[in-house]
Amino acid sequence: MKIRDYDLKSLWMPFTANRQFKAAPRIFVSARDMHYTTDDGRQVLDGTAGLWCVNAGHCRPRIIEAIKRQLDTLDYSPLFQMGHPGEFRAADLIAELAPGDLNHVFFANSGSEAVDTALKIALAYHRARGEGHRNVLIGRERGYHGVGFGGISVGGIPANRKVYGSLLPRVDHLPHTHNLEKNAFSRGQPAWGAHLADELETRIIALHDASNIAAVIVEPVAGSTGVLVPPKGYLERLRQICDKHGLLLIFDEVITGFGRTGQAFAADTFGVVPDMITFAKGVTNATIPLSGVIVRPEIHNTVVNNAPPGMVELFHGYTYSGHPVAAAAAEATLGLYHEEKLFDRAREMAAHFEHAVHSLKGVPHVIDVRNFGLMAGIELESRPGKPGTRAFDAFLRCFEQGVLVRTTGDIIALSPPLIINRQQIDDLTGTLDRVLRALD
Ligand code: PXG
Repeated sequence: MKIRDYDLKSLWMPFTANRQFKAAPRIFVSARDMHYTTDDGRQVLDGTAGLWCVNAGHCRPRIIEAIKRQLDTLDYSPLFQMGHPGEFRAADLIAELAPGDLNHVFFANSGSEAVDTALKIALAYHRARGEGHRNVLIGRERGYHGVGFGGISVGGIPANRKVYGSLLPRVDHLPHTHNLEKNAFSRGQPAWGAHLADELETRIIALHDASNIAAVIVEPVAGSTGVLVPPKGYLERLRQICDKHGLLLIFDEVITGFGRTGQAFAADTFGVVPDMITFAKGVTNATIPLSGVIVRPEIHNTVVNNAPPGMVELFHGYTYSGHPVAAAAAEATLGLYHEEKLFDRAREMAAHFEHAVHSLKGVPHVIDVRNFGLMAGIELESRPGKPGTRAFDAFLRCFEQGVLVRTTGDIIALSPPLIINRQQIDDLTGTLDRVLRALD
């Protein structure tokens, strides 16, 4: 057993069973490409790209060197009434990658902040148009949009909401699209469920009236609640209904952005262009926090041109919006994605990944496998009266056997770095196969 020269007690860990963890900690000390190294010197294959974010693999020299260079040159400069070249260049690169006419970028730091920013921009936009009464925000059950009050309000994860009081007023939720009876073991987009988008019109708009609704926010593929792939035609219908009634459509692409689905954004892959995209995670390969919102010119121009000349147009921003080091990390990361054609690689590898994860059909406890791009959810039957424990035990055993997976409830999520090769995909699913067969 490893002797540690530090104490675990001061740190209150996020989204962690603190007491359980501290009784048997799992500590990473370094990482390279597809692997972490633990403090007892073991290699662990990263099946989750950290937390869905290290898309190009770990410690990539091009990114690390850009960060070091930036730190030697300009450590920090404010973005309020000031600028530095890197943040303009990074915004430009992101705008170029964005689908449709989305071309203005507002920077924040975390996905949660990006979401709150997008919701505020939606409200500011409608107000600038003289429709300030449009202030109802629509999310979806099982949606994850971070942990700010805006994000948990439109989010649909009961545990993330239940102890935090009244949240934002005037929020409603679409139904989620998860249905094992209809869609278990679908490969790619499930056939059943597009009609669930109609609830936006028949239930939500009918109740609140379209004239009061500002925006609808969804993850194109819901990540955190276990890789819920949109049914065929679902996102298209949401787009149509939003257009018909003047609602903004926001895609939260914090997970799906930067190649996870085989193109820059899931909006490209699904061929549905939203009005705003939130991004984070993969934009810097997770080396330095950076997030943001990409908006259509109409939204940017309406807000900006509505303010008197010489006045601040949007009263919003963060000390670290467009941090020089984060901007440098983003530039280098996007350069690396381009140079190594990693989005194409993800698309090419997706077929093998699909084949490998679906080989788990028939393995004990597995009641569903679903996949899209380089993300997959493997749902296990819960132990009676002990939800979540079976998947968590699988996670622990995989970790002992040198593979990192992620669990949410009794769902195992896989989202490897886009540099993963066929053998490593087979190692991932092979380990899971062994672990599940040995599990009660
Ligand atoms: N939106 C989406 C779609 C996300 O997945 C956030 C917003 C919030 O991002 P920040 O940077 O504020 O954490 C996320 C974050 C998991 C897991 O294992 C997922 C996230 C974060 C941590 C764990 O499912 N997603």
